[in-house]
Amino acid sequence: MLTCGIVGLPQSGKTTLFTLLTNYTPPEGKPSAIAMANVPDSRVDRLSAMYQPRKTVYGQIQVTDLAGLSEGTGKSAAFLDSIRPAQALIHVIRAFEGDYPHPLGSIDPIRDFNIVNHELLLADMALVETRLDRIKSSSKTKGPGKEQLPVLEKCMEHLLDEKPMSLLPLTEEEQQQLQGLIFFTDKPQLLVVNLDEADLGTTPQWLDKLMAISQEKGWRLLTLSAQIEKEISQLSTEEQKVFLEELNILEPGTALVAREAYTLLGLIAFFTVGSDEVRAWALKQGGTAVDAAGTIHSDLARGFIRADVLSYEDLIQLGSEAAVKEKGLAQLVGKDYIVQDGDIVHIRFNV
Ligand SMILES: Nc1nc2c(ncn2[C@@H]2O[C@H](COP(=O)(O)OP(=O)(O)OP(=O)(O)O)[C@@H](O)[C@H]2O)c(=O)[nH]1
Ligand SMILES: [Mg+2]
Repeated sequence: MLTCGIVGLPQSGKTTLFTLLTNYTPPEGKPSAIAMANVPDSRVDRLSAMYQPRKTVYGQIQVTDLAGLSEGTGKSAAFLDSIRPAQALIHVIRAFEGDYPHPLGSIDPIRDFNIVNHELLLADMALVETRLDRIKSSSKTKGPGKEQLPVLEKCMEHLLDEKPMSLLPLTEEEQQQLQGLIFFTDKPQLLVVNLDEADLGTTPQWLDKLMAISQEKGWRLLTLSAQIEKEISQLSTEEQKVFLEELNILEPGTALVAREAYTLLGLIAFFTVGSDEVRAWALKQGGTAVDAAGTIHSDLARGFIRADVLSYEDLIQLGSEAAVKEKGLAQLVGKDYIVQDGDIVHIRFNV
């Protein structure tokens, strides 16, 4: 399952976004909250309309909302631990004036971006420091942990240089020694720039700069107005359409968030279809038919024989599985077949 943690300064719109994504409003005053979000996908909607299944299941991501980080939280904040297992961070950056003042008194997205990343760096430093202290204070000169010392010191030096763990080259052996340590600065980030409604569609200078940073790191960036999307989400479906058109928004940013998170982590979607269930599944890009089988159930991977594969495009264009087969466009593939985004997969197996 894909897991994401939301980070950002206080009052940047994190919880507003979290609620939009998950339909869940966390109780106030809690340092973190967790809920599932559907990954909206118009292909699932079309397949569902075609098969009229009893159940339609979208891709899902698990999202954790966090209290705001401010300068000085990184080293001490235990609540950061709740997003330590997350595969990716959704980093919300405030660019709206709003009714409540920015905690630092002014709107400065680049400054805020740097503060949050610095806090994450400090949290990583604290992690390494704790581990180093524990090993060093252990009375035995040899024993479990001692072999970790050189690599931990290497990490510390790197972090003290203000560099993220993602940029530290490590040998396989060193990586092994670090197992069990999860670093925030090793996680990819989806930057969500929370704009004023009036600024939607504009590209201020700082945004260019943020985009460049994000590109260089291989991250993703998108802009939206959480406030406006919250208001839109409370309208009827028809009214929503009109509104989005008026604002020149092709698709709600919240739909993009979930999809961009997929892209950030190199995931594609494949589908299973039938009268019982139409369902989207996530798979690492480059994953094989047997990986896809294993995503559905370990039994399917174990007893994998072959898979029937057709593409979503062909199915929609030709209107039925039978028509796709008739045209010779359905494939019967072996376990090494590389699954493509949008493949409709039926696993033949025997256990
Ligand atoms: N104008 C405007 N206000 C927004 C926007 N997004 C959030 N807000 C407002 O900003 C305030 C803070 O929003 P939250 O979503 O609670 O922010 P948060 O980042 O979760 O805040 P903390 O949990 O305190 O760190 C609320 O009053 C929101 O209504 C936006 O896009 N535009
Ligand atoms: Mg919040």
